[in-house]
Amino acid sequence: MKKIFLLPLLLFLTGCNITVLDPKSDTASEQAFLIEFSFWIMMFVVVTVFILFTYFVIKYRYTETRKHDLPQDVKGNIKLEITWITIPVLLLIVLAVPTLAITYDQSPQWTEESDQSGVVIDVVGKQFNWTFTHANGTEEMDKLLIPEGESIVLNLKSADVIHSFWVPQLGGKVDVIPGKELTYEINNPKKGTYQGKCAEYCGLGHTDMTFEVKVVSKQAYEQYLQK
Ligand SMILES: [Cu+2]
Repeated sequence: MKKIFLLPLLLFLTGCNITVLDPKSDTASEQAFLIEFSFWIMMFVVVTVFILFTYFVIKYRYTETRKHDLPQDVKGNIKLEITWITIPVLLLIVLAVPTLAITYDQSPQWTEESDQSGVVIDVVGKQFNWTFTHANGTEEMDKLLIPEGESIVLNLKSADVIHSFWVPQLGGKVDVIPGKELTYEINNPKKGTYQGKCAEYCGLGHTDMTFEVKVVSKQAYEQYLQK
């Protein structure tokens, strides 16, 4: 109970300027959709349960007049049982279909099994920075420039320990694992500058393992590659 005084400490977390539910790519929009969709289904269940709970607490509360009432002994009710089995099953199906579809669609693939169609960029995570290498060899550290509206194909490699690639507004998180290369796709990013970070604790410098993603026009991306 004393620990409750620690709750205000959560306010310090508001200092983290990572924006989670403000998607700026199709990939992130699908993720946000899943979170919001399941949230509202859960709210529907919570609200229904609490309304029924309040109703029954009031309806069957103890009163002087009902002091000696004994509730009827009910031995099952087929209609009710079918109802409370069917509704949750339906809710689970409604939740499962988009969850499975989007999760499978967005899952990273082993690089050797992926079709590599799109703007291919090699990403190497290393304690404690990120290196991005574009198709023509252009390389930059902790700064990723990508063209808007394209499929961005990221080949993720680790030079040491497990890291996790995460740009909350565009996509991720995807584990970056040593010894095996994963391909992750971010679809249709919108113009803007976004913060990315390593989302897997990887050592003392983990907090500083951040990077910046700039989504620019296709022409600007071509010019960047020419430089
Ligand atoms: Cu890391």
